[in-house]
Amino acid sequence: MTYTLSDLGWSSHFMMQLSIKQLEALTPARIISVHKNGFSALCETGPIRLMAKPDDTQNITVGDWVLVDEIGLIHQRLDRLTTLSRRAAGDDVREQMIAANVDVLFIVTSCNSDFNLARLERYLVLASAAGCQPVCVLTKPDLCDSPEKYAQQAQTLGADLPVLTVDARDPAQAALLADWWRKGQTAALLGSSGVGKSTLTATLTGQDITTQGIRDDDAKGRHTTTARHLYQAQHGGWLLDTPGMRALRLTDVSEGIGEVFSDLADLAEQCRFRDCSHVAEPGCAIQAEIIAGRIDSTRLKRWQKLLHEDVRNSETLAQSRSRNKATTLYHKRVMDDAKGRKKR
Ligand SMILES: Nc1nc2c(ncn2[C@@H]2O[C@H](COP(=O)(O)OP(=O)(O)OP(=O)(O)O)[C@@H](O)[C@H]2O)c(=O)[nH]1
Ligand SMILES: [Mg+2]
Repeated sequence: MTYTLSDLGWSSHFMMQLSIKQLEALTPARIISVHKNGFSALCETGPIRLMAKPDDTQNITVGDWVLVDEIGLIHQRLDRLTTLSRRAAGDDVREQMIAANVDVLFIVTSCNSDFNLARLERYLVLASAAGCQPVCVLTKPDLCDSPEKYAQQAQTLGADLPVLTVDARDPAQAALLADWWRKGQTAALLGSSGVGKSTLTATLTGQDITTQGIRDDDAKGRHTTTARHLYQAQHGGWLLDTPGMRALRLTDVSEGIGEVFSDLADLAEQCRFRDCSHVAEPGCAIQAEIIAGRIDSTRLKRWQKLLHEDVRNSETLAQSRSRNKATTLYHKRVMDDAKGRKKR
């Protein structure tokens, strides 16, 4: 199968980065999956396997555009339009790439115990920080009594947020997603394991993609998909299926938080004290709205939690080490004091 570059998502943003020399000597290709020993990509002539140079530090991910030579060696990664990333798990402070050059983020959850407003909000912050259009997708409406209740709750996260309720297995319903991105554009499916990301991918692409039932006791999935892969949907758009996420740790997303919680950030400007903690200070504009019943107090808590977490997660490795050292020293001092008291 052959493609035009614009079929693959190429635009002037990428074209402008090429010199005439590069245009003559190298070929643009789009990464569709990342392997241990290389990459699968698509170029105008079809699928190709690529290798990065041994000393490559470009952090190439799915969705990236790269320039390659005739033996499939990557020479350059082109600047991205958007970057979806998160902070690695555990004590690791590194940024972990999810995907690049994504136009639309489908935030997928099910009408069951997976549904969680705080988690959806995290994905909204991620989309906003990356500059992607978020669309909330609620699957498995056929398995619950009142799917509209889930949709109403999701809609409280933003009047402008598109909320789609679809049986992921039904092509007519899944087609609602196709209205949100066009031929040549790229959409990504993110969400917990078992919510139906691969089912949606299979329905929208017509390809046979492995899916698996969820656990009966807690509705959790079995982490069936283990790698990110970009597929072409039937209408010509690109669709990224991803492994289910256990936790989404955000990093460097203060602007995204500001946008998703712009109502609270605006109110905070009107508080009497600049350093108002919005708990019990006189003249707190946010508490006034909560008392008036116009804002839910849990939303304030979620905002403050994300702000706090962003500061924590955005710290550098050196800052993290120095904080850990300070905590260890503090604990040592407390233990020494306690020992001293016992002796006395
Ligand atoms: N009844 C019903 N079942 C669905 C729906 N969407 C997905 N399923 C089922 O839910 C199970 C999990 O679906 P998957 O598509 O594998 O979920 P996933 O999000 O890709 O999961 P991971 O790959 O583990 O991240 C499968 O048995 C699907 O058939 C839906 O809308 N309705
Ligand atoms: Mg899957």
